Amino acid sequence: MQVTAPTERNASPDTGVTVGATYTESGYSTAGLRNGNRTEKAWSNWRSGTKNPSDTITYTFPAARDVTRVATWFYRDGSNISFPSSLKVQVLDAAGAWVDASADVPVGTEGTVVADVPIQPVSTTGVRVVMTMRPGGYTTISEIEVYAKAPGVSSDAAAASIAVDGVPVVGFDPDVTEYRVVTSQPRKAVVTATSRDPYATVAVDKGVVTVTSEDGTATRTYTVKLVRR
Ligand SMILES: [Ca+2]
Repeated sequence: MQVTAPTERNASPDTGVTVGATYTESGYSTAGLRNGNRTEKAWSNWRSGTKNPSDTITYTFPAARDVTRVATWFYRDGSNISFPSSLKVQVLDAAGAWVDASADVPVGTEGTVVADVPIQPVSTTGVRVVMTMRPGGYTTISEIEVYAKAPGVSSDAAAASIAVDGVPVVGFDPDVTEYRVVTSQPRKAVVTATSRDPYATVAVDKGVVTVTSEDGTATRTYTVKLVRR
């Protein structure tokens, strides 16, 4: 049982996440879009001659995530207006098609330019930002953060049950930490235990059961005194 509520976190730096773009200026890279640096010039779609009217940056997750919002941190490239005129967020649906997850959102030009686009939480393995450039313009980006629901990490260090030779300890109460169990062979008896939170860690040393919470902040020790029948 998880006792804490799910929270939202930036999932883009997670292991196994990949990011690609329809075009990237030589010398820049999509890799810098998920490194936590919100102020660098990581990605650019500048090119000589005719500029791209649109470009798309795509994140792929190794497993489905409940995506809640996408924050794109743009980089101000000197005195140029290096921002798109608008963008929208799309997600990959179960059939493998890209579907709109937001309206087309205008992008400003003043101060620190960030497009923080909330979406209806959706479970998906792919998210992309589709940008429409200003006429003749280009875009530079520091970071794109893809926020997703994360399961809470619990501080529950209670046991759910303790057994001796496979027989549950009668009257076990997670809040009572000392027991006396009568058994025929105390020296050979095997004590086992399960934790209330499945993500907690259980260690058994003879008759001493130690449960450590998933977040590591709490431990609880149960003592089982084995006495000969
Ligand atoms: Ca970055």
